[in-house]
Order: sequence, then C-alpha cells, then structure tokens
Amino acid sequence: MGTDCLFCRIVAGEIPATVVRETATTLAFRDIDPKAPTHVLVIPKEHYADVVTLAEGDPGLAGELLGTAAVVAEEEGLTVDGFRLMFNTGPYGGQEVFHVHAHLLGGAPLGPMLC
Ligand code: IU
Repeated sequence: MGTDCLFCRIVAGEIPATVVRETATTLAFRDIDPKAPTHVLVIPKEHYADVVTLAEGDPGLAGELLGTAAVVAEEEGLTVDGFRLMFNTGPYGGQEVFHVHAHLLGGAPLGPMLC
C-alpha cells in the first residue's frame, strides 16, 4: 500500500510509534490516543484493509496476529482480570484507519460495550 497508509508508514519506520512487540509478520504498538489504561494496536505488516480481507486473503496471518495479541496481553499483565480484543470494521464499525488492526484494551473494567 505504501505512502497513503499511516500504518504501512509505521511499519516502514517513517512515522514513530511506541512498539511493544514485533514479529516477522506483525507489529504491536501503543495507541496514540488510549481509550483504556492499556491500549495496544496489533497489525499485520502486510497491508489488508480490514479483518474480512485479512481472514479471506491470509488466514494464517490472521492467526499470527491473534497470537501476537495474546502474547502482548500476557506481557501487559492483562490475562488475570481480562481484556477486550476487537476489530472496528468499516464505517458503521467506526473504522478510521483502513489497515486492519486489533485493539487490545485492558487495565480497568471496560463495561459491557465500548463506543
Ligand atoms: P479505528 O478502529 O480505525 O477507529 O482505530 C484507529 C486507531 O488508531 C485509533 O484508536 C487512533 O487513536 C489510532 N491512531 C494511532 O495510534 N496513531 C495515529 O497516528 C493515528 C491513529 I492518525
């Protein structure tokens, strides 16, 4: 995708981010505007617009993304009390950055819904 995609530019090192974990295929970094005490975004390095195109295009990579999210949840100390892992998808889902990303949220009770 390249220069038009913010998260591709983070992967390329062109825009700074606070990276908490990197694998050969995924990157996890802190959300610039955290909605919870811990708010990490987990992305595939390869560009897919949303979770549907990722799951259809490369289910193995989707699994690697979930694996990275699980490791970060463990490292961030979220697995004792629980956490939320979610993909905003499309306009109705509130997706603003069209490079698929899982939001990993935790560190406090989040309630039944996050708007
Ligand atoms: P969304 O699911 O597409 O709505 O989430 C996009 C997230 O990307 C949102 O939580 C922003 O705070 C976050 N973000 C970021 O971490 N760094 C940035 O430079 C920009 C957005 I722009």
